[in-house]
Amino acid sequence: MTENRHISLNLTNEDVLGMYETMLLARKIDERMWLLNRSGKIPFVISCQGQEAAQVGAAFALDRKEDYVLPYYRDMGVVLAFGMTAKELMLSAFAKAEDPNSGGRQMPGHFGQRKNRIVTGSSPVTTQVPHAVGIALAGRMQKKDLVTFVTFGEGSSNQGDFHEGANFAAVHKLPVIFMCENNKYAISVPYDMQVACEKISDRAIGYGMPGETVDGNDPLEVYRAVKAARDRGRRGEGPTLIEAISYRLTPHSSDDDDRSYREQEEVAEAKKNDPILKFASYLKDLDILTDEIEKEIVERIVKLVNEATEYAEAAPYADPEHALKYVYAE
Ligand SMILES: Cc1ncc(C[n+]2csc(CCOP(=O)(O)OP(=O)(O)O)c2C)c(N)n1
Ligand SMILES: [Mg+2]
Repeated sequence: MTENRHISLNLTNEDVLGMYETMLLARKIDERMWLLNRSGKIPFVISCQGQEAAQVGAAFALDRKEDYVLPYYRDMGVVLAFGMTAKELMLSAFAKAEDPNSGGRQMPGHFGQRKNRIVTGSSPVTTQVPHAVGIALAGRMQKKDLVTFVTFGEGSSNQGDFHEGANFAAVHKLPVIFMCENNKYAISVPYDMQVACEKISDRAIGYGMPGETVDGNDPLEVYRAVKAARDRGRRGEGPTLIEAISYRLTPHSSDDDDRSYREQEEVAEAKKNDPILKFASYLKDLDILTDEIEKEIVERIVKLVNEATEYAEAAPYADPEHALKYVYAE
């Protein structure tokens, strides 16, 4: 018999169904984006596939009205949970003027939306880490009760920005949650050619903060760890490093061919642990995700994704003159 693990985390059946629906929405938007890319309608896709449990589990553990998130390019699950809509994500994929992230100026995946406290990132990986630390410091100076949540890949955890941000946050006991989404590859480079330590979370001790590795295919495990990190941050005890282990189910991006550097049997094997299928079976075993509810969820999502696609495809591009704005002072 499946044990009900979400009750002890104070999560209701509604909460876990909400988590599942957000994970599935992210997956379905992502899948649609690949179809649009392959049919020549959108230029680029960088996927969340395989990482939805880590992203949504973490976001649900945050205060989605107060906290700031500094996501990296795969975090569709995080930004959906923080209030960005399917339509807005599609506007970004089609690079249309109404895209809230950048008005179609940036590549997709550079999420930023002021009203939802989603802080935009740059294309050089890991620059979001010192920004998250700075926002946590600003929050402390303004006596706000907020926590900042920043994510990055395991490859990105080798960048100097990670070291500087983690060190500063720990010295000043700032409420920052560092979450490494370890999907086992940095483009074509597998984990053991990126780092010599066993776990990314082992690095935490060097900064004087707790570090924990969790199963990133299990949203409840990620939820538990992020919730504890948030409580710790709010108590003034400082930052936490969480490593969520998953697997990148797609090539690095729509411009990558992963057959040149990994066995497709490995990908097939990882698909058996697909976080969406696993969470669905947990919810089904407990009779929370009934056939009827599942049908409703799928119908809602298909409708949202279709509407978002149609709207974004028909939406206007920015005027050419717009490209000259925001480069120099007006
Ligand atoms: C500073 C910098 N170096 C290199 C790149 C090119 N680049 C983009 S994504 C990426 C791989 C990052 O891997 P990881 O951090 O594991 O994230 P993942 O894509 O696997 O989620 C690289 C090298 C970059 N954007 N910025
Ligand atoms: Mg990676």
